[in-house]
Amino acid sequence: MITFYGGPTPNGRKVAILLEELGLEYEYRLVDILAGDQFKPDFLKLNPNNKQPVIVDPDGPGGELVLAESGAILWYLGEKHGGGFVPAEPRARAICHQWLMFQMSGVGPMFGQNAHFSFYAKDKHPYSIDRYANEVKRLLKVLDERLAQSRFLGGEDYTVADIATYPYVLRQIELRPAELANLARWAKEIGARPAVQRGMDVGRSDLRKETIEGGLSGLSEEQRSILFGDRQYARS
Ligand SMILES: N[C@@H](CCC(=O)N[C@@H](CS)C(=O)NCC(=O)O)C(=O)O
Repeated sequence: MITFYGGPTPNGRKVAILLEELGLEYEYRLVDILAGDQFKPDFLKLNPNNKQPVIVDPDGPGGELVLAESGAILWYLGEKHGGGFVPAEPRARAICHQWLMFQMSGVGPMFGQNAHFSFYAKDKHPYSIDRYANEVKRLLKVLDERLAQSRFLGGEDYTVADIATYPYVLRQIELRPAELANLARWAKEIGARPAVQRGMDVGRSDLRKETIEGGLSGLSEEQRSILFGDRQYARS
């Protein structure tokens, strides 16, 4: 059985959704990143980059496979188990890959920095806040324009590119549904899928009140140190 090290965060949820879509048996283990679980020696052996999600697949190619990076996990599981989440046809596959990379290199990092500077940073630095808020708006526009022409990001079919993007954009769609009408239409269709609902619920009870989704109650000094300070950079 696959072990899924994750949590109720956008990157964790991508993997939970695909595991549910594929109907795979898995054991969920919370990596509580506000408590510093990502720095425990046993976890660092799985991912030296101290981040969830990680999967351990005992039936990997050539034996047990430990895999980090949500995009790589989605691609691996989608290819291994079929179901069309990673298209087989070369053209559809290339386009799906493009939108998966767009999420991994654009949406994920920029939305993360936006949350950091707008909400978590103590120092409210206007240039940084504007820079990432503008990037988020720009990326959302690119997605919305794509979805004005296409049912899903990769084309007519729902793929890992959609799964990777969905947990990241929900909050923004809620904030400005009229501006993001095509994304809202797409998210409604994806959100109606039972597997997506189950995936989004994985670890919901582990949601922390300090996070944006949990209500942004404010980080303690220790949590700041773990995520952005001395504990995070202890090795450098
Ligand atoms: N590029 C990585 C990013 C993973 C990531 O940023 N994970 C966050 C939670 S969403 C984390 O574990 N952060 C802990 C830390 O930075 O110490 C992926 O896509 O898997």
